[in-house]
Amino acid sequence: MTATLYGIPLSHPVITARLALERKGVPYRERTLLVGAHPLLLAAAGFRPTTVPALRLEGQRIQGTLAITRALEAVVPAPPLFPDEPAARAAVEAAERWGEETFQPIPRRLIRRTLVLSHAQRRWFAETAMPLPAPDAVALALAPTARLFARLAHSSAGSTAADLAALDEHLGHVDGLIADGVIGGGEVNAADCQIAPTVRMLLAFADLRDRVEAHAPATALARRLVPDYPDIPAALPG
Ligand SMILES: N[C@@H](CCC(=O)N[C@@H](CS)C(=O)NCC(=O)O)C(=O)O
Repeated sequence: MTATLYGIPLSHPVITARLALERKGVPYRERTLLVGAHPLLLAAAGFRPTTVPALRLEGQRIQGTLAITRALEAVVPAPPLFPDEPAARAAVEAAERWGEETFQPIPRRLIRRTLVLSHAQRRWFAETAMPLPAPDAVALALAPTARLFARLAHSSAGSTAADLAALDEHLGHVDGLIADGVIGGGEVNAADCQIAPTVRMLLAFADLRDRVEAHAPATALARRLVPDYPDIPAALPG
């Protein structure tokens, strides 16, 4: 079996899909789409023109991290991404859902805000995530796209202030899930795959590193499951 994963650079949900594929031992090739054009490129590959990750698996087209973990579990039951025991399974499913609905959007909203606010940040993004020459020119051209993608993610001055205010509470929730044994065990489960990449991306923000590192269990899990992620320069409003 060979799967094809469609993604874009820096996307933490794409890392979620990679972790799930790796847990299942499913070999896959990766199609890296041009950021900004990715909804159209997804449509050209037969997916909805919305979000990555998207996966072709055994003739199926699957889109979204929650759908991907379930499809992988159905096609390749072992090793499991969800525990068998009903209470443990419910806890992992709830943690995965919280990770996708509440936690995953936070670094997306934050980075999109920085891309709206700062030319230097768009230049960094062009160099790091776009295989195009002339990053200064790309950074200029990216300004309207950055505003569009910020709107799509409901990213604004208000969302940024709210996300920064709630950060410690969310990271505390991750520490609690680890203490309760829902995530962070020896066997990687679907909630680990969902939550660790979000912590890892938050850790990459130069503006946030100290606050994230104050949550040692969450930080250790993120660094264990996602050793590499590019540093994101400081650009969040003070
Ligand atoms: N929550 C979904 C969505 C993932 C998502 O929003 N992916 C972003 C990249 S991090 C994307 O493709 N965004 C395109 C857009 O905002 O139009 C999932 O877990 O798969």
